[in-house]
Amino acid sequence: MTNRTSGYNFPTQLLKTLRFARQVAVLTGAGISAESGLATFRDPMTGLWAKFRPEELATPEAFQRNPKLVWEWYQWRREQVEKAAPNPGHFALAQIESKVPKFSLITQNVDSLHQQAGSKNVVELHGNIRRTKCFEENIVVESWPETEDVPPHCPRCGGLLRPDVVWFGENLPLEALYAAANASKNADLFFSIGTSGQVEPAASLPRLAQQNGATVVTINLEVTTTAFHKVYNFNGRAGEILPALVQKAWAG
Ligand code: BV8
Repeated sequence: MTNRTSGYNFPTQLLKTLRFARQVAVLTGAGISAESGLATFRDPMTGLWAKFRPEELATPEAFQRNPKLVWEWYQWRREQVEKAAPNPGHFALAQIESKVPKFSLITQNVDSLHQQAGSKNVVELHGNIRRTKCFEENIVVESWPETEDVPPHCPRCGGLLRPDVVWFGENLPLEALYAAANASKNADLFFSIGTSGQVEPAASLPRLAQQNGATVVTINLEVTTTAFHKVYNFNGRAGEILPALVQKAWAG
């Protein structure tokens, strides 16, 4: 088995830009958690949900139409997240954070794997599946009486409980959005990792960074055609490319 970390060729200019970067911003998507065993949104859904697309379940309308189905989808995903552990890609990003003056990790993922890998400045654009909130009051609920009800009810107002994630058609948390936009605008190096770039406003962050002078690096299993200049595209597994990049940039 060849050591894949030595299989990637990183241009000297990129290694220099990374080593001497003032501010690095990273946008991650489901692809960086794929090697932790978590299905991406583009993977076909299985079981009860095989006939749905995530966009059809991750909406307030779907929840109001069929709260039990949506709640059980998230319960199943929570169980997958509980079983998952950070992979070398997550750890490599935590290493880069420890080596550069300013670092922001903007994630579309809701699985907490970046935090578990030691990343400190994590901006969760789409919330976190481990948190639960009241659908009516939009307030996080830490605990609730265990009953047969699916979904359970808010202990305060009796409304239905839901995952504390941002659904399609819902606004992103303003603080997270501002933090992500500022980090992107001020970055001199911007990584877009494991995302198909289909979902707004996250998908516009690489362009915002690039318009403000950042060098853009995309890491994706698929060949991504980015219309940016000053861009480096790496096709492969984030869990291999990122550790190899860190090793080359700070070898010895
Ligand atoms: C908003 C949390 C303002 C929930 C998610 C019409 C009506 C209403 C809104 C819209 C509309 N038209 C457009 C919109 C905007 C909409 C949108 O973008 N829709 C899309 C479908 C067109 N956006 C919104 O609604 C956002 N809010 O705009 O508010 C507003 C308000 C009202 C009305 C209008 C506007 C909210 C979007 C947030 C949705 N919530 N997640 C949950 O998790 O269940 S989105 C969810 O899907 C993820 O968080 C993520 O963002 C997205 C999936 O994208 P990726 O992460 O990129 O994953 P994907 O599977 O697609 O790709 C994985 C990639 O990894 C692939 O490229 C693959 O090749 C690669 N890969 C795989 N393995 C590896 C790898 N790469 C490297 N290494 C590997 N090993």
